[in-house]
Amino acid sequence: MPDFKPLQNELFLRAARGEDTPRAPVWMMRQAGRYLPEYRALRAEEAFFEVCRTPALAAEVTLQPIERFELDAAIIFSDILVVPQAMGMDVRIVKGEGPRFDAPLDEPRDLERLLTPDVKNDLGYVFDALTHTREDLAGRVPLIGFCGAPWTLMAYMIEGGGSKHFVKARSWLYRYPEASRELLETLTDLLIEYLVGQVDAGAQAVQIFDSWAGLLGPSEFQTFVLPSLRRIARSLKEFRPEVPSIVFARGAHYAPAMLAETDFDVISLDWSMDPRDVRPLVGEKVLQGNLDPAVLFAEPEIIRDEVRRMLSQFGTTRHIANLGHGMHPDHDPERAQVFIDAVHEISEELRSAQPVSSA
Ligand code: 1CP
Repeated sequence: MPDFKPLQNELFLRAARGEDTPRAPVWMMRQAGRYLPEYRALRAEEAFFEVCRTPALAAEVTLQPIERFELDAAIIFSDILVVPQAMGMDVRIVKGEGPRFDAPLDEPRDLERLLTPDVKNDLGYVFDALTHTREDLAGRVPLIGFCGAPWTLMAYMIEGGGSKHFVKARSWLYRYPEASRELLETLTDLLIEYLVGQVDAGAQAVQIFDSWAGLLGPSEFQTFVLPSLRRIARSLKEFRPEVPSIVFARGAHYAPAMLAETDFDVISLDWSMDPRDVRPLVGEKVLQGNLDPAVLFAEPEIIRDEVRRMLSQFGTTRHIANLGHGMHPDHDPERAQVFIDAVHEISEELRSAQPVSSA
């Protein structure tokens, strides 16, 4: 493990461990990206996956929002689709459209096309990017690593790109349950090794993005998705117990109670869920979220009102403030500033009004 500078801002890691903090830590999903002019300038010169593959560039983009805003965590600039790429699937980012796979999986025998990556070699550039970024951060804030959850990766690998309903991917679960399970298991093994590698390279927390969990009903979630999530969380606790893990099962309203039974430390909520309903279902778990990113298109006073409402609903402990999904390319960075400042001020105000908990 490289020798890194001591961490100066522990708010995020303390909150992720369930400790009381003077205010809620705050970061934003997709905080490094297209809404920042400095990101667009860099992307005008370099292809997306080239940025991911070049540690100095990935570090630069990861730090862009940290230089601008008072965020409490950085998230490594990469993409969930680097894993299918390492399995031999060609993925390109098509301007205005998003990711496109040249040859998606059509039927079970296509699984034979998939390579078994040598994680250290084939994804070593992500580890190098983490180490480089951690050095550049110099302890300012902790660095979050991430991956896509097995089901979300499977959905892209079958569908071949973004899709509204992912019907082709969902139909695999019913047409080819055995092959689906096999693919999910293969991805799970790979992701465990990948996440442990990220931690060893410098990630101080990890988030698992199950962005398409909400496309499934509760019984498919329980049958296909939950076992792989559970195994990822358990393995992380076993192999790297000091590193908090976050799960984001977007749109899966039925999921929090099930996720509370796993070893994830933090459950991230999208904006469609009311934290007051979720809190009693998840015991001691920390919650993250969940301002509707659309709020950031509103006037500053509306943003502040909505932040106050959100913070009051989550309560004054066990909360990491975030959006309910990622920053949008059309967002104005100044409104992100308003969101971050509002969390700082209002959270501190609410928490100082609260008697100190005796626990
Ligand atoms: O043109 C460009 O510059 C590419 C846009 C872009 C960016 C900025 C893509 C393509 N990926 C990323 C970065 C990225 N992707 C990060 C960076 C770290 C951060 O600041 O948060 C992260 C965490 C991701 C993860 C990711 N990629 C997810 C999970 C989170 C989510 O939004 O639900 C998903 C679903 C993807 C797939 C993907 N990659 C890129 C796009 C445009 C998409 C979404 C496509 C779709 O609509 O299905």
